[in-house]
Amino acid sequence: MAEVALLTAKHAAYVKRVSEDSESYEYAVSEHLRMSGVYWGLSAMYLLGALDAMDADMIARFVVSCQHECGGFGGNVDHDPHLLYTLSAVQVMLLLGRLEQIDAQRAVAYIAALQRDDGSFAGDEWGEVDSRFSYCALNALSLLGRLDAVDVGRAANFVASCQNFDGGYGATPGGESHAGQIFCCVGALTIASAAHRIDRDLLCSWLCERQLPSGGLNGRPEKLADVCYSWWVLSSLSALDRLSWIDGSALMGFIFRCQDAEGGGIADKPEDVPDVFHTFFGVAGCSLLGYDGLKRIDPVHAMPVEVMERLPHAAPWGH
Ligand code: GRG
Ligand code: ZN
Repeated sequence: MAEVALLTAKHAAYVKRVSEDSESYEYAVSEHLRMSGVYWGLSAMYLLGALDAMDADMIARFVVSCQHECGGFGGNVDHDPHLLYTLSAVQVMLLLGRLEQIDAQRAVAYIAALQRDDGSFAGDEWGEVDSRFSYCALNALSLLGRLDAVDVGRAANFVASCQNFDGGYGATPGGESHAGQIFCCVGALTIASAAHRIDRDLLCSWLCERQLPSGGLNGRPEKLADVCYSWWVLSSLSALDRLSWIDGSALMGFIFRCQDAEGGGIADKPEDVPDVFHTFFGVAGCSLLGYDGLKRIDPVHAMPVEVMERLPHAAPWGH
């Protein structure tokens, strides 16, 4: 029978279980991105009101052990530093209220050193450039109250140059519009106080066309619906104040159908196996849609509004 509600207690039990099961398949295949996995799990638990069930001491020790001399964080112990995991590490420590346990100023220096002359950011020392990394840099610096450490104007110029004729954004100038990149570019431009450079109506028309008859959202034309776009698409619409342009109850119905009613957790598609990534983004989508009993999430920083309210320097978006 199709589920008609979010199975909150089951999802909290699922996230706790898979976070502790180091023998599982999921644990093994996510080894290289453990830091982001911890962020997804912890954020899901926060939104579900179940953060206390997690082992905060153990998680904080893990994060601290992933920081390098240069200030950046790896995806796991002894893995090379990268902007993706540096953002996740900052987010995790803020979720736990333990930012003072990492060397934040060194992390700022690491991020700042990755900015290039055209304003873009390399993801790490190897130099790959992507609008995702612009978002990671600006979000982490915004959360740390240190946007002054980079050239924010140039950063916005690069992100704006990734805009396409359809109003969407790609990974680099000329790259195909994709909802994941759009989330990053909308977030980066908003943090850079440059959201006026977004073609709001054109972009939101493209975004609301992502909703399919199933109620679910895809990430670009002709693709299948997937629960994670309940975050990538919906957070962008929310940041641009156009949430009402999609049918929220039809989308929630799709998310509910992707739940594992026995073991908990949310999958990418109905009948698939759940994972922590899609569980977080499904719960976060429901939070954006105002589902009763969930904590609210800031669509730009991808952090609970409550946590943002504790940061004097980074007001939650829209507040
Ligand atoms: C703090 C939430 C948060 C994120 C940090 C890593 C990052 C910044 C953003 C990632 C944005 C992105 C590119 C998301 C897309 C992920 C995804 C589902 C990719 C799948 O792409 P395809 O081409 O799938 O395999 P489709 O759905 O197009 O068939
Ligand atoms: Zn997905």
